[in-house]
Parts: sequence; C-alpha cells; structure tokens
Amino acid sequence: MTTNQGVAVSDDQSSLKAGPLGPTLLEDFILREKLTHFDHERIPERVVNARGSGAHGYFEVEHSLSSHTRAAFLQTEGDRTEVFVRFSTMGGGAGSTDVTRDVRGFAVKFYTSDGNFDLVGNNMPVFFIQDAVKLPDLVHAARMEPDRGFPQAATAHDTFWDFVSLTPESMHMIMWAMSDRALPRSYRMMEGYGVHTFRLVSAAGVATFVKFHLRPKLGVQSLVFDEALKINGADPDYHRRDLWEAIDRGDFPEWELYVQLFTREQASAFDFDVLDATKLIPEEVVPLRKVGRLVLDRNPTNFFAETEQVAFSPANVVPGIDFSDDPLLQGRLFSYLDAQLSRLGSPNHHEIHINAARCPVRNFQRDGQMQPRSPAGRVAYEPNTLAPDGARESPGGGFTSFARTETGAVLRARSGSFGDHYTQARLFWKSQAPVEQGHIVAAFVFELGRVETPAIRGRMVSHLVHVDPTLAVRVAAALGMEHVPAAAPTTALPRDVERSHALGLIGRARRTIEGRVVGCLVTDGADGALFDTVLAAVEEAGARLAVLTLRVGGVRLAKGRGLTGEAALRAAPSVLFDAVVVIASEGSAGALAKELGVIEFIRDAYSHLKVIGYAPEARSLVALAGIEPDGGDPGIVALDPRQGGLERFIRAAEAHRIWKREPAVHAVL
Ligand code: HDE
Repeated sequence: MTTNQGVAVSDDQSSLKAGPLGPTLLEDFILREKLTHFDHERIPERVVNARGSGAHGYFEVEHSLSSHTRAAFLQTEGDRTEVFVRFSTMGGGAGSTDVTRDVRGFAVKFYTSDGNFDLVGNNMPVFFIQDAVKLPDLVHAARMEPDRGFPQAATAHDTFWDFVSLTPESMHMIMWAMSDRALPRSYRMMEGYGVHTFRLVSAAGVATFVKFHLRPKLGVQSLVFDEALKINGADPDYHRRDLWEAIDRGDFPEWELYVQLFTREQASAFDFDVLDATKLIPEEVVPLRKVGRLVLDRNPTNFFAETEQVAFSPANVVPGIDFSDDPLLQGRLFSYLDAQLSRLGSPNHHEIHINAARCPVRNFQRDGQMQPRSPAGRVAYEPNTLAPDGARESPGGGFTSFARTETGAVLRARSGSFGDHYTQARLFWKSQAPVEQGHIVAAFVFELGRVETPAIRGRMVSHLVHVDPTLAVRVAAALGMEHVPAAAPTTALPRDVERSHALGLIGRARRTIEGRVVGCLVTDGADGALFDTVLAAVEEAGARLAVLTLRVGGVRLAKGRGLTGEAALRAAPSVLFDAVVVIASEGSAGALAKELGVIEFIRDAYSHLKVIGYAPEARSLVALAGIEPDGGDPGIVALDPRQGGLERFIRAAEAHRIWKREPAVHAVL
C-alpha cells in the first residue's frame, strides 16, 4: 500500500498522534491525503437518468447496411464493434429504487473504427415533449417538489400532472408511461428505440431517414404494479442485480438491431411529422429491417470508472450517420456535452478510458484540467509547415454534414404538422389487449389518485376523452368523479386508426422461461427425487432455479442428502421470482403454515398471476393461501411427474402470467 505519491504506507490503522491519547498532528500527510481524496469521491449525478447500470459487449453485423450508409461499422457481415451500454430510469436520483413507473434510458456507445457513435435512446419510441426548450420544465415538474423534497422517483404528484395536463403533446408518451412498458421485468427484457428520426448517408451521398429499434431476444416482459411496489422494498437493486448476475453466470443478454428506412417522399405522405418525437412510425407502414445483434458479455470492473463516468451524447455520430431537424434532437445536440462538463468537470473527459475512442484521436486541442496527454513538439496549430506528420484534414473520408438547403423565416413556433396530439395516443390505446388496457386505467387511477388538486385531475381526464371516451369514463368512475369532464379544447381532433400489433405486449409475448428465475421453497425431509426433476426441467428450459429454505444455509432432504439454499424464505419473497414451486415434506405443511411469510409467498405469487407448482405434500398450504388447487387455473400445478405435472408446470410458466386469473384476484377498473 502506498500514498498517491507512491510512498509505502507502514500503518493504515491509526493516525499520527502526540501520545496514544494525544491530539492528531497536522503533519500526518498520509491521513490528510486519504481524507481529502475521500471528501472528493463524489461527482454530481446526472441531472436526469441518474440511476443506472451498465455493461460491456459487442455489436455484430448480420446484414450489411452499405446500400444506405458509409458508416464503417455497418458495412461487413460478421464485423464486431465493441460497445458499452447504460440502462437507467429517468426520474429518480442515483440512489433511488430500480422498479419505479418510468421510462428507461437505453444508451449504447459503439466504439467504431471511425470514432464513437452513441445511440442514446429509451425503452419507449416517443417522448413527452416536441421541443428541447420544454425539457427543464418537464423534469422539474416530474421530480420531487422543490419545497418538500418528495416524492422521490415518482410522477404520482400534483406538479407532474399539472404540467402534463397543460401539455397535450405529452398525451401519447403518457399512454406509454401508464402502460406495462414502464415496469420492465428486466433490462434484458425491454426494447430500445432511438426515438428521433436520424439520417443514414451512403458513400454516394444519398440520404435515407432512419429510426433505430432494439428488440430483446428474451422477449419483452413486464412486472405487475403491486409486484413492482413490493420489489422496491425487497430488493431496491432488482434490475441492477438481475443484469449483473445474468452476465456473471454467462447468460449474455442479447438484442437485435433493426432499422426503419424511409425517404423524404414517403415521410411527406404520412399524416404525422417524422421530425416530431411524440410520434412513431407503425411497423405496418414502414417494416423493420434487421441489421445485427447486440450482446452484453462483460460486467464493469469498476462501477464508478465505467458506469458513472461514461458520457453519452447524441452529437457523437460517425461518417454515414447524420441528424434530422427534429427540434428535440437539435436541443440534445447541445445539452449532453454541456452536462458532461458540469458532471465530469473537464473538457478532457473524453480521455477517460470508458469514453475514449478506440481509433486514433489526433488534433491540436490542448491542455485543460486533468489533461493526461503530453503531446510532443512545438506545433499546436493548423495550418503549419513545421509538423508535416501532424494531424491533417481528410477531405475524402472525414465527416461531412449532409448537404441540404434550409430556408425559412427566423421565428419561435411549432410547426402546424406537429399539431395532432391525440391520434397516436388513441392508436396505442386501441393496440393494447383488454388486460393491458385495464393496467393503463389502474395506473391513471393510482397516479391521479395521489394528486391533491381536483382541477388537475379533471383537466387530465378531459384529454383522455379525446384518446378514447371509454378510457375517460373508466378513469373518471374509478376516481369517483360525478361526471366525465368535457373534452379538452383542441384544434386537431384525433382520427380513427387501425390497431398496430407491434404496440401491444401480451399479444406477441414469447412463450419461454429462458432467462427467468423460478423460486423453489424446499423443507427438511422433502422429496429429493422430485426436487431433482424440477431442477433438471427448469434448467433444461433455460431458466434458473433459486433454492429457498426456511433457515439460511439449507435443508436435509428425505433420504438424508443435504441441499444448500441460496436464500432464507424471509429474505426472498415471491415477488423476486417469475414462478414458484413448493416442495414440502410429509407432515411439515402444518408447521410450515405458521412460518412467517410462507402463506404470503404463495398468496403473492397467486395475486401476481404467477405459476405455482407444488408437491402433493404442499397441497394444504396452497389451500391455506386461499387458492383452490383444483379450481381449473392452469397456473396451479400439482407436481406429480407420473401425471405430467412437471411438463404442465413448464408450459404454464412459459406464459409468464396467467392473465385469465386477474379478475379473480382484483377488481378490473
Ligand atoms: Fe436526455 N439527457 N435529454 N433524453 N438522456 C441526459 O445527459 C436532454 C431525451 C437520455 O446513461 C443528460 O449525461 C435534453 C430523449 C438517456 O448516461 C442531459 C432533452 C431521450 C440519458 C440530457 C433530452 C433521452 C439521458 C443528463 C430534450 C431518448 C442517460 C446527464 C431535448 C431518446 C444517458 C447526461 C446515460 C441523459 C438532456 C431528452 C435519453 C441533461 C435537453 C428524447 C438514455 O444532457
């Protein structure tokens, strides 16, 4: 151990004192250095998207995009590019919980051979606002209220809904934010979207508009709201831990990268504006085209150095990728570098390894705080004759902005083509399955139910009337409003739309338990052979079995074999698992029933619509939890291997949730 000056430290246990009980001496440079460094350990957290988790990986081209872009990393099938990805929540502080109702950040840094390209996206394809000038207002309204300092990481309060109900352009995004998309089961199970329209530019200089999409291989999965509330208490790091553990055990999360490509002519035929970030392009209108896969295969070595110091910016593009005139994107092109200067404190933050390009970086930018480079020579300017080998422009290969003509009067205005705020909100609503619609209603009722000012609630419902009258009626009724407010004044009434299959989750859920976790409660004296078959079946299906025991440590199975548990029941409520199994011994059920948490374990799994498998000996426990074992629910499965119970358990668990059970568990609003 040394000081930061490299001097060996002989004693790191006590400071330097005048006698064992005497005062500490100012001379103790070792103590002062250690405390000073500690006092400065924190850097400002991100002003938004502060809470996040990251991982390293690679992107591999599967279908060349050379026909549309000269971006080097998209040319050759099989080519791999190193990436770092950071997932985040938007609203909470760095120490807030993972499972809040929120949009998730999905930011990818591609370290390409032509420089860094950052795709700084979200898990929803649209955003709350159309113009960057409103971002500070949106974030101030959503965050904890400035006088009281609460609520943390929650939009269920007056200021958020006050702002939103005065901002009709947010209605489409609000529908997404009230849907199950705002409660992802895992970072590994959510989509990513670039949100804005960007441009691809080919070697011949031809531009094509593009939207970026990332689709998780495991399918999109969500939590149910009550489960999410409980997870926040049981494991505030639920998503962070899930990502870390999956990568740690070699279950590498994977996404497919797709693009939607369209021309200016196509864009002008759409009945919305592709420069408006509150709109998406339905897949039925412009299909998705696959480009490659993104794999995360390495956890950070150090959270601060990598995940905290990584600095993304939508302005980081490479030759072959260019911006559009989306006014939200244009504002972002300024904001991110500015935010990094405040957060990382130096114009040299690009030198930190996590931010540094992996290709050569050469220019005459010099000096500044925390400059790690020591460039040789007398020349730090261009043009010059004194450094013939110095940095020079690349007229052929360098970045050139897409040549276009921009005209127009200088003014502060929103384009009339941005004016329809309700049609796509309606499209989203109509594209949801009835179960999903029920969740949206319940989310509005929770959020607006926490709003203290009645006028704000009323104004919000007046927008829902445009989105869909039945939605407004259901929310108003559940909020106890005497009548549904009149529709909000608007100059652009919504049009009727066909549903878009891709916008729902349940309708296109992948039937799989791959990547999920089954919680298996095992008691002393339980049937070891049954346990072995459950373990084998779950692992064969690609999931993980977490063994839970009453006491931390483990149990002794029927024939004396010891089984190590990974957690004690009291530390592992069923909200942490995707499906549960109870293997109890003959006669243990009675004693077990008195154990704190056993009934809740089963009961919660039931009310969160999970699949429950039970050994014959645990049948009475299931009944004690208020569940009818023979009630015809396909998610309550007796694990009798001779009668195909195990097979039925796996098949049922592949559905993730038994949606049909929902009306039996709680009232659908
Ligand atoms: Fe951001 N955003 N944002 N944002 N954003 C930041 O950058 C900003 C927007 C997004 O994991 C900040 O480094 C403006 C849309 C992600 O490090 C800041 C506007 C989308 C992350 C900033 C937006 C995003 C951020 C805070 C309106 C989805 C986290 C600190 C014009 C497409 C990246 C920082 C990470 C972070 C500004 C809107 C995604 C302040 C001005 C739309 C994923 O620069």
